[in-house]
Amino acid sequence: MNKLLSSLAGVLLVMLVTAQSPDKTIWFNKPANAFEECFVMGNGTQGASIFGGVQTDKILLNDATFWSGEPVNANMYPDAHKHLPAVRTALFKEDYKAADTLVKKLQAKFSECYEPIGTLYLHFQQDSIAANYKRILDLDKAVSTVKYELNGVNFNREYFVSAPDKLMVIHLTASKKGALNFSANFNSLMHYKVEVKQNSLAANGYAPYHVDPPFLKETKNSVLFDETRGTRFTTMVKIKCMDGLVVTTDTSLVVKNATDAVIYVSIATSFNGFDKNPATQSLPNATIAKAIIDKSIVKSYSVIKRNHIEDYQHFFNRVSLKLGNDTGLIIPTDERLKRYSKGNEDKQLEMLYFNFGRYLLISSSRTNCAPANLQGIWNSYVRPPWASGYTANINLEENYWPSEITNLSEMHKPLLSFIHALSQTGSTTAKTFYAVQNGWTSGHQTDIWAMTNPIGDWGKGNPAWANFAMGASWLSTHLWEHFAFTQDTNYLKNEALPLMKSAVQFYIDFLVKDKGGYWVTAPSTSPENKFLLPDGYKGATLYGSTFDLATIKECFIDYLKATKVFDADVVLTKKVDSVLAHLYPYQIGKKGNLQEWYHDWEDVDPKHRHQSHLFGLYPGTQISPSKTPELADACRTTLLNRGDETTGWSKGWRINLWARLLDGNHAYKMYRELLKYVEPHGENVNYSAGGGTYPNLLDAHPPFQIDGNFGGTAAVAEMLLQSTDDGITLLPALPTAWQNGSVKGLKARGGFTVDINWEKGKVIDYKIMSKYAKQVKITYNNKTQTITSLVR
Ligand code: FUC
Repeated sequence: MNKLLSSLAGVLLVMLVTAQSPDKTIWFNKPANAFEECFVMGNGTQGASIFGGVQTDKILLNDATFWSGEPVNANMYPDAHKHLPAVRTALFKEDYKAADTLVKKLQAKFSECYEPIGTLYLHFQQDSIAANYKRILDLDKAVSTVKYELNGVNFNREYFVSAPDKLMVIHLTASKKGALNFSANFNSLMHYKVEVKQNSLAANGYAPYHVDPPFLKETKNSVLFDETRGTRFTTMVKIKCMDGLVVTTDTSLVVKNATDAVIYVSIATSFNGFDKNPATQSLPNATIAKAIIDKSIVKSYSVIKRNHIEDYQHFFNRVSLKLGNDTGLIIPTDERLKRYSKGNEDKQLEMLYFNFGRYLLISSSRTNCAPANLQGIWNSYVRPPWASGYTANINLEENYWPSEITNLSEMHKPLLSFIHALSQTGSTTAKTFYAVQNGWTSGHQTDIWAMTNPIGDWGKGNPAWANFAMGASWLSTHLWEHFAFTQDTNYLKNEALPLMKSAVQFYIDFLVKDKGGYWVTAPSTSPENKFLLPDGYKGATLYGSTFDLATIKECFIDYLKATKVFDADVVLTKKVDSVLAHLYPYQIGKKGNLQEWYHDWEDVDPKHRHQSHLFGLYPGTQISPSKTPELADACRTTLLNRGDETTGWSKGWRINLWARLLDGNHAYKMYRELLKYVEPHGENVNYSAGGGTYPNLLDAHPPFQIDGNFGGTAAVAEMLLQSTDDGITLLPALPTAWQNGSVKGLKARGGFTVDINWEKGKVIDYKIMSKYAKQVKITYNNKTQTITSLVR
C-alpha cells in the first residue's frame, strides 16, 4: 500500500514538474553536490546558491557590494609615465623585446576580490534518504522549490530573494502536523561573531582589507584581516512559525514540531561607495539588516511572494521566445543537457538557456556601481578564480550584451553608473601612467573600488594582459548603446555625454603618429594573444593593434553621434573628425584574415580564445557584410582559422560574430556547442575541460564564469533581430533549425520594441512599436521598406 502511494506521489510530482514549462524550468531529482548543480537566486544585490539537501540544506550567501579592500589610492605611482617615452622609442625602433621589458615598469597593483558573506545551514532531524525528491527552479517566477517524501510525510521548501522586500525568504511546510523539525545556523570564512537572541540570529563580521588574487602564490599576506578595516556585513535570520516552537541555542535557531515555518534572511554591508572607507565612512549595516527584516516579518508570506513575483515578472515577461513546437523533455536538466550534447533535438532547452540568461541578469544586476561580476553575484571562495572580479578586456562587457536587446535596460544601469566611478580614478591613471592631462582611462582588471591602473604586481605581469589601456574606449560604447536603445536624451546629456567626452579626450592625447603619419596606440596589446616575429620572438607589446584602434574608432563615432543630439565642443568635434580620418586602417593579412597586429605577423597561438580584433564586427558596428564586405569576409576567415573549440565566454562571443556575419547555421552550431554538458567539478577545477554548460546551466569557462551565459543569451537575440542607426533587420541569421517560431519584446536601436512571427524561415507577421510613431526602415524576407512604428 505504502509503495503504491509513494509511486502515485511520484507520478503526481512528475505531473507537477511537467505542468511547468520546459523552457522555463530547471529541475533535478537529487540535491546538489557541487556548486555547478545548485540553483543561484538573487534580487540583483543579495545572492543565494541553494543546494537543497534533505538532511542538511546549504545556502551560500552573497552580496554584490561585499569585496575585500578599501578605496584605492589612484595616485599610487605618480612617476609611472616617466617610463612611457622609452617604451615608445623601443617600439618605433621595432625592438619589441625591449618594449615588452620596459612596459612592465608601467604596471602596478592587482585589484581586490569579490568575497562570500557566508553559509546558512538548515539541519533537519531526519534521514537523508527521501522518496520522490524534486528540486525545481521556476524561471517564470524566480522561485525555487524542494519537495520530498519521508516516512509518509511530504516536505516542501520554497525559496526566493525578493527585490521589493530586499531579503531572502524560505517557506517550509510538512504535510503532517508538527513534523517540521530543524535548526538554522550560519558560518563564514570572514571574521565574524554570531549572536542569537529572541528568535533572531545575527552574524556580524568583516571582509579582509586586502586579498591577493589567486594567480599570485599563497603567502602569509595573501588574505589580510584587521578588525578596524574592511567592509562590514550583517546577516540576520528570523523564523516565523504558524505552530510549534522556535527555541535558541548559542549559535542556532531551532524549530520544533512545526507544520509551517518561514525563514527571513537579510544581508547588509557597510559599503558606501567606491571612494568611501567601508569601516569609517560606512553604512550602518547592522541597523539596515535589522530594519529590513523587521519590516518584512510582519507581512504575510503570500504578500511578500506576490510582490516578489510581480516585481520580477515586470522585467522577465517583457520578452517571450518560441523556437518550435516540441514539448520538451520530461527528464531532469542534467540528463537533458547530456542528451542534447549527444546531438539530440531539444528546442525547449535552447529557449531555456536564453530565458535563464535573462533570469540571471535580473537576479544579479540591480545595484548601482556594483555590476554583475565574473560569477554574477555567486561566489563562495575567499580567493575566487580571477578574483571573481571585473575583467574589462571582454568579460565585464560581455555580461551586458543581452541587457539592451533583450529588453532589460534597467539592468545595464549598474555598469553605466560604475563607469562614472571608473572615470574618477581613471583621470588620475590617465595623468600618472600615460601623461595625459585630460580625460580618463581604465585597465584590464577592476573591482568595486573602481581601480583603473595597469595591473601586474609592479612589473611581474605579462604585458599581454597587464598593460591593457582600453577600458575607457570599450566601456564608453556601453553609454552610447544605452541611449541608442532607450532614446533617453536626459540620460545622454547628463550622464553619458560627459563620460564619453572625457574618454575621447584621453585617447586623442594618448594616440601617437606612426612612421606613415597614421594615428596609433603605443604601447598597445591585443588582449592576451601574442605575436610571433620572423626571428622567432614571441611578443605582446606593439603599436597599433587592431583591437585598440577598433574600440577607439567606435568610441569616437559614438561621441560624434552624441554631439549631433546635443550642441558640442566644436573644437573637440573637429579634432575627433580629423583623427578618425587618419587612424591606421583595418588591414587584410596574407591569409585573407582581418589582421590582428599592425604588421602581418603570425600568432603564437592561432586558436587563441580571444578574437579582440573582430570588435568592429561585434559588439562594434563598423564592419558588416553589407557596408564593408571585404572586411566582413576577412572576419569570416579569421573565425574559421580560430576554429570553434574555445572557452565558454569565447563561444558566446563567436556566436554573436557569426550572427553578425549573417551565418545563422554556424551561429547555431556554436550555440549547441556552448550548451555542451560539462561535468560539475566542485573545488577541483579542470581549467582545460573545454567551454560549455554545467548541469545547473551556468557557463563553464571552465571554471564557472557567467559571461558565457550572457554572451549566449545575447546571441540568440542577435540571430533573430539586428539593428543599426539605419534600420532593423528581422531574422538576419535564422538557422535552418529554427524554421518556425516567434519572439516578442526584443529591443532595437532607435527605441523600438519588436515582435516577429515566422514560418518556414520566413517572416509572416511582425510588429514594431515605439513611444512615439516614427519612420523606420525594415528589412525582412529579402525586401526593405520604410514603415511607421506603432505607438506602445
Ligand atoms: C580573461 C580571459 C580568461 C578569463 C579571465 C577572467 O583574462 O582571457 O579566459 O576569462 O579573463
